[in-house]
Amino acid sequence: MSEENGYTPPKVWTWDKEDGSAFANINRPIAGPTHEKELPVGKHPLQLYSLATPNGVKVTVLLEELLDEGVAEAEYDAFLINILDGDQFSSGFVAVNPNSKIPALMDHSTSPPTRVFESGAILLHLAERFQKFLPSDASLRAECLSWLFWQMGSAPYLGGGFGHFYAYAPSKMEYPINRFAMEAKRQLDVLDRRLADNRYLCGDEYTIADIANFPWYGALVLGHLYEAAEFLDVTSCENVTRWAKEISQRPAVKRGIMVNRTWGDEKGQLHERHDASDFKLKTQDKISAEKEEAPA
Ligand SMILES: N[C@@H](CCC(=O)N[C@@H](CS)C(=O)NCC(=O)O)C(=O)O
Repeated sequence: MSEENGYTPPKVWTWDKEDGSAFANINRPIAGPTHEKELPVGKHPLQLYSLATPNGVKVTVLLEELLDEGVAEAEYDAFLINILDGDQFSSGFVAVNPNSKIPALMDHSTSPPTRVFESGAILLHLAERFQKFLPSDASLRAECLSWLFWQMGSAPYLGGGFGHFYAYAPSKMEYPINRFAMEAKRQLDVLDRRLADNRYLCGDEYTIADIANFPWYGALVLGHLYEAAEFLDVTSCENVTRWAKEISQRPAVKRGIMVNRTWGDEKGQLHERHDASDFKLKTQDKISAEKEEAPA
């Protein structure tokens, strides 16, 4: 088999450790832990191990929404998993998520504690446990789960496909960028048509389907993902933009996207969250200011 661009796949694929892409240092073709390290455990029944990527903030937004609804049992500790440092490959993390990806949740309200991995499974676990943000009517529940699983199946084409080749690959390659830009545009159009006649993805009710989709497609149309808003002409998605703007104003969303965030404006970074007061007292700007004031 030979190809026009000069690459001929070998008979057996081998691992090229330095492929020049943005995350080459954490990509590997094998699973399992690279080092022994236990995960910390805080004071609340829910222990989250995560980072504020689009998949990570789905869970912190839901937890903050639950707390705003008065569900005190949704109090949680959120520990930082720095995926660029390889924290997802520790023995402790792999025991919670054998797939070594954030987010991962340990629910200590059961004995023994219940592990949950995959952001969609975590959203469903919490929504079912607290009977919130998941419609009780069977048809609406089916609609909600359809949009939740649509997101789980679609976003890898947006992130791993379009985002990878447009923003992270070592060079700009026309074929994969065209292929995945087309798919990203198609996915946005799926949502835009649904949101033309519906305030939220399941109608009038804000649910885990919106919480799952917002950090990907909402962030994309608001210009927060891959600096690709102009390239994908997202302004044509008027309904997704209206939906994203409304969701972005929710207090729980504003807090949720700060948790386990280690980049951007320091006021918007809360590296670890153990208490509701942390949003006022422990943001990174405050921690940096304290360090500067401390005597050497
Ligand atoms: N399907 C998974 C995807 C999770 C995922 O891809 N997490 C990324 C960050 S957004 C990660 O942990 N990457 C680390 C790695 O690939 O080693 C979910 O929705 O939970």
